[in-house]
Amino acid sequence: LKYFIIIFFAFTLGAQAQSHFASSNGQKNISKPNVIIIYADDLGYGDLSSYGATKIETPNVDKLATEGLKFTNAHCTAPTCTPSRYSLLTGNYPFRQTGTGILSGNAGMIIPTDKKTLAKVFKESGYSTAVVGKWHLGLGDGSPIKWNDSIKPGPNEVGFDSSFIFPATADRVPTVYLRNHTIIGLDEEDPIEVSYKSKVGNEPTGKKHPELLKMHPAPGLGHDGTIVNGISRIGWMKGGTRSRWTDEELAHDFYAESENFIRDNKKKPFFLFLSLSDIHVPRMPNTRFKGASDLGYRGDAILQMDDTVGRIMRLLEDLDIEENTMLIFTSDNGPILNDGYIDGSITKNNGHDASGKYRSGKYSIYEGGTRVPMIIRWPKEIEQGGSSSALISQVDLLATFSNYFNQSLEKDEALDSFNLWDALIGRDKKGRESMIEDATIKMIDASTQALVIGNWKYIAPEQGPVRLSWAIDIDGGQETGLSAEPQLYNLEKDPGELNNVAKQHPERLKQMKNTLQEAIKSG
Ligand code: NG6
Ligand code: CA
Repeated sequence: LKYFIIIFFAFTLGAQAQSHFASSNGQKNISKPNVIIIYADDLGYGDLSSYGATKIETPNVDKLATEGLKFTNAHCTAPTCTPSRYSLLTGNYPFRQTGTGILSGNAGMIIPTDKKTLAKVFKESGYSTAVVGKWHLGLGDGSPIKWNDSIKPGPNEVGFDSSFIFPATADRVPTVYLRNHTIIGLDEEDPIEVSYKSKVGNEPTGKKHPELLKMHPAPGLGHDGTIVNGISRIGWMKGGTRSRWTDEELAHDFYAESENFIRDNKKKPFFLFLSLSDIHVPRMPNTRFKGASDLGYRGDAILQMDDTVGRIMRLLEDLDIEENTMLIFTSDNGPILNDGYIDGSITKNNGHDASGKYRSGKYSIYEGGTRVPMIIRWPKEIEQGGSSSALISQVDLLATFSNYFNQSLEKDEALDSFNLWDALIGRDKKGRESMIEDATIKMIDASTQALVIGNWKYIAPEQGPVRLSWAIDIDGGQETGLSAEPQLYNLEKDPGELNNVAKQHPERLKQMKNTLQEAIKSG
């Protein structure tokens, strides 16, 4: 048995290395579908009715699922935003580069400008490319950002022809939009300053002036800095009063920008990365959606997210481009209830299970952290209404598309990305042989990785709290999955990762541990 396992592992890694460099897809005149990635924020595996939710209905995403292919074993690479997005755009696991943890709103950009990115893959194949929405990958070269000047490098330097973004998260300053290199609505009489160290300017903060708030921060989490639109943020800012966006308008603004881009480019192939702010905190949806669900503002934000998906779908239909548009819907990490504000997400949760049958959610190395909904609709090539349990990671999109377009990758590019074309269009129901999940929880200075091979999941031991006490969930805290003991789960028999069978399978445990260590070192 021992030798069998060794051979099996050697084969596994060999097969993957091969598929990374495999080139031709055999087609000369490949069709160039439009590609839209709608990236929801913090949306859990159990948050959609098409994925089993019973306390909320998401008719538009459900329609997408019945018209496309629904994945049940798709993953982001990390249970938080910045590292997942880093992987999506670079084809690398987060541990390949330091500084890929959750970024503040004034951090430098972490995507290298001289390496292939997902956006460049499309651009080099003649696509018009755009990003609209939350960025959270840093801006500038790492020196202090001059907010009132042209801000570079940013999305436009890593493959996006046009960008309309906010820098980090909706709960972080500065609460402004950038179109390409410039903040919209700059006023030289009212220059912008931002700090994450100490207060700048004289504006009230949530800490000192709770009476000015329309939504209160959860105690002790740091969301009590400068108040913008009645909501205090992480960090402090001054100036730019005319530039500040309104939370209730975010979803609308992102849709409107996306619509313009799609209309302008409907005659040529385009790639749109629509990076929603829903359902990240602060959950302050458009007033139309306030109270629309039975689950408080978190549920209302889910409905708003679903509405955006529906509007994009109707636009494609109206423009008669839906047939050859590949619409990819997924999320950047698993769910959480309290992530910084008292927004009713806990008191109104009403028994809703945001991560479905998977354990924990955002921040966690358990499946709830990185197993996310993923649906791909491409009427021209993908059969309607299918479901696939193929193991896929978002890190694979880069190599998949570069391979599809017959582009080559340098040896140091997209190290962890594999060509999964057949899995993405439903022809292969197996997908990857193995996959790494990478959880770095900056706030508690802990980091661990998990290796999935087929149905087996190994979690490397790491000291740290079992629960994130501040992220009080319905079960009394978000479980991190950290343990001083190695963990091994059989995901087929035990999808909820409740039964650690490490002691029953010492040989497998050892092999998986070594394989994970080798993989991490090889970067
Ligand atoms: C955390 C914030 C949380 C959220 C998260 C980013 C604290 C205690 N919590 O640091 O509120 O903003 O960062 O979420 O600061 S993510 O989905 O963009 O990764
Ligand atoms: Ca997120």
